[in-house]
Amino acid sequence: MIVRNLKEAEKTARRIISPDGNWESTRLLLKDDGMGFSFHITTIYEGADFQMHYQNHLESVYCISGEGEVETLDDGKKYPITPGTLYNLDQHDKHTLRAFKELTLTCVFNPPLNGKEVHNTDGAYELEAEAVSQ
Ligand code: 9YT
Repeated sequence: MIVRNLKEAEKTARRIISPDGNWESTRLLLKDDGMGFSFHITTIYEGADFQMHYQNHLESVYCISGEGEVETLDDGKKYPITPGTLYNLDQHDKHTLRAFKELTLTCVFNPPLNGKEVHNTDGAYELEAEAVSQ
């Protein structure tokens, strides 16, 4: 059994602060845990407006709190994000995420992240990123 606590994990290398200033994420489950997915609690800072394109991963995102929207860039569709919304990037969708009020999100990635991933210039995570040691 693996049991972890968010407040404790935030004090470790599991907490990643994005160099672009848009978000931070505490990665409670990672590849090394052997679950087949990674599980993160992510904060998107108020006012953030940025593009992502997870070419190497599928991602599910559940909104715990805050207010924002996600726009799929191939068709220009905008989907509001409020507490209870789940969006799923099942097509590796290129998208823009906007936080009108700070968003607290749960994010699940398949394949799981190694730990240290931040977005590359395409807005993707590389598959061979460094693992965290805790
Ligand atoms: C929703 C989203 O993709 N935010 C960027 C951070 C990412 N979810 C992560 O690494 O936890």
